[in-house]
Amino acid sequence: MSSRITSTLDPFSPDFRADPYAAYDQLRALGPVVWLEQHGIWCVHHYDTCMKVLSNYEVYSNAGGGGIKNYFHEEPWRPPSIILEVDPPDHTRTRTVMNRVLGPRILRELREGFEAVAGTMVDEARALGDVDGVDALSRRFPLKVFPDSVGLAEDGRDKLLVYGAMVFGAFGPEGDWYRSFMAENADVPAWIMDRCQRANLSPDGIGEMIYAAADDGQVTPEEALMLVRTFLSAGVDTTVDSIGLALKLLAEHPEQYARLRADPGLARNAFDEATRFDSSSQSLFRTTLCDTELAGQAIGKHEKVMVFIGSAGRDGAHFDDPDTFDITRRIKGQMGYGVGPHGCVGQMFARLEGEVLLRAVAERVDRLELTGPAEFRLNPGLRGLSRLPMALH
Ligand code: OVM
Repeated sequence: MSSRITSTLDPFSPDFRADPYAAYDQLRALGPVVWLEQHGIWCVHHYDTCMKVLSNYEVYSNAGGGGIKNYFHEEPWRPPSIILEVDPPDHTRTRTVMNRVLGPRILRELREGFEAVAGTMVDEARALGDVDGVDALSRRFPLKVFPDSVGLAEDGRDKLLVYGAMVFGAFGPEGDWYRSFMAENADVPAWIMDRCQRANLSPDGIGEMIYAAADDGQVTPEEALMLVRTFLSAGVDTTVDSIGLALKLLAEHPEQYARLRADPGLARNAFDEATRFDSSSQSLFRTTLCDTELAGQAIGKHEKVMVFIGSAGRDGAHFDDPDTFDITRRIKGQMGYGVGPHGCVGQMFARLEGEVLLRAVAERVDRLELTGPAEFRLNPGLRGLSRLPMALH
């Protein structure tokens, strides 16, 4: 243990969050497994070690919690997720239900409606000319099409982002921001659970489909409620932030936007490249179930490992020219959605949202111009924008 590589970097600090990619370069140069002494956790940040950890659920468990908090020693803030925070074989049953409901048949049915919404929103934004890209597009679009698809009622949808901030904030250490945010919004978790009730979902949404799976005995009704909660926990902020970062990248790289404008069929790959280059999800956590060894480093039982998938996407040992944003890149082995048994179950849904929105922009807007500095959200959790001042020409 005396030979372990340590770092004083704090992934939750404002400095790190302002430029995680410089920090990842430092971490990758230090070695494959680094001890983050500020938090008493391990981290991995190369493509191959991230892959090893995320693939080996028998050693690197999700039952210790999806965030930095160690459920083997500490109480979770809410009843744990029955898909994220559980290992196979229990995980396999809930995952199967979610997989089916988020599968290609449903997505094919949703596409046309998404295209209509995206077209209208981009037309409206273009008519304004100068907009906040977050307000006008990257927050507005997912916040409409995703809850509609789940079958959620219209009112109070702004609470979805509050809940998302709680969920992803809880993945980090409990700081002042988190404690006061939780106190200010103490009513929101109960509101969310109420909206997840079967009676409060429309009969044609994917929320109801989860309850239909309970009618078939694939899960219990209580589990169905928890799986609908997963939609509202993991499905909103993630896409809002990823689409916002993608728009920012396209505005910052006019030559890339020109290629997309010339061939809107590149929209899906452009969104995937944005996710590799700058994903809303920068890190995941696992907790060891036993003593183990990783890339020559001994790791004890019940220790936390932070997996920097955002760094894996910039690992030159896996991606050529990793710091170049190239919407025509052939992306082999996307890790921005995680990988392995817990790889994002909604990733095809997210890709559909991203593709449809970017395509709607590319079909309608000649040129994107940044009219002021993009602002990142300060609160921990996901990486995302609070503001993206831009002109649509
Ligand atoms: C859940 C959940 C919440 C946040 C993230 C996530 C990355 C899942 O409630 O199941 O997956």
